[in-house]
Amino acid sequence: MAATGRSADDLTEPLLAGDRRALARAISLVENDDPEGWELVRRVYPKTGQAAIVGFTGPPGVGKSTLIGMLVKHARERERDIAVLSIDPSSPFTKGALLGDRIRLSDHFLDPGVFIRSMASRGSLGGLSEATLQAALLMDAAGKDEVLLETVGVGQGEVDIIDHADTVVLVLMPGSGDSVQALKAGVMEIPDVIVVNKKDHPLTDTMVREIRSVLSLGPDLSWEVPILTTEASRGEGITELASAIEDHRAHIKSEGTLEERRRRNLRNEVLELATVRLRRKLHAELDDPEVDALLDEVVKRRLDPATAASKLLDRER
Ligand SMILES: Nc1nc2c(ncn2[C@@H]2O[C@H](COP(=O)(O)OP(=O)(O)OP(=O)(O)O)[C@@H](O)[C@H]2O)c(=O)[nH]1
Ligand SMILES: [Mg+2]
Repeated sequence: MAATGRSADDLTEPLLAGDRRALARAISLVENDDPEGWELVRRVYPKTGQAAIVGFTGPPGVGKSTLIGMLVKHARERERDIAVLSIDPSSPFTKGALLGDRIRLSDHFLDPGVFIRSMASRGSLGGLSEATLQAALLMDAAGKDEVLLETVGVGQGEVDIIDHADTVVLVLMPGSGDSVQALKAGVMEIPDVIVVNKKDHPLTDTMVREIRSVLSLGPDLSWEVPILTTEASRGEGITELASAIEDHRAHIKSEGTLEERRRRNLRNEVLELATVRLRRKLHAELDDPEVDALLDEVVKRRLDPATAASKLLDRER
């Protein structure tokens, strides 16, 4: 009834009560950059912060979705309410990888305790990563115990999404040498848990040794990054992975880093949003004749670029 509407007024209550359709609609709103979506997030935000956010990242095809599917099964056996958000910045919604994800996660589609969503559209305010963060907040507000984020890629634009996870799991497979190099070079941040999936592959042990040696070069952290091996397609190593994720969470909670991380991430998010808005506003002002004249002064070498920039910013006050 109430959930048939699409406004923040209609959706707030059912969303907070965990209604699936309300959650699905709410996410569509933020995905489409609909002001009702932002209003909804504004209203439910004080109720968020409860869910454990776990991010899975790694090169294409290493088995992230299969692994997540197995973890979902594991969590459901423990009656945890769970949401999965997979992010594919490259392909439009209807294409390959996402369809594949859906098939691999399809076992769970009829389970009311599991909510699965793929996002590929860019949204507009802060782009895809911003829309994703809003979607994760909505899932959290809907009472999910865990929100699992899947992002493809290493060291690209998705990094900011993964930064919002409390626990980051890097999934690799034997032969993902590039990722090991990226870790070594410091291009990629050290994750909290590393999984070498497809351990049925003969080069698994070599891969684990390589990763271990790369990690040993890094700083000594209070959390020792576990390197686990799994065979997701057969459900092997899943219990161990689930416990490693839980252990990490317990560790950062007891150490106080969970709050610290969230604080840092939320501050970055606010800054990021403000930056996007300001940039947009400045671009919109290029049509203003006064701004145009100012820029012309620079072209004519009567005003230097830095002074012009200050003048532009002064207008924002
Ligand atoms: N041999 C083997 N194959 C696996 C294993 N886990 C997953 N696969 C297969 O690897 C392929 C890719 O798995 P996905 O789970 O889609 O991988 P992904 O990392 O989510 O891929 P993208 O989302 O496209 O980046 C599928 O054909 C899986 O069936 C495993 O442990 N061993
Ligand atoms: Mg996938």
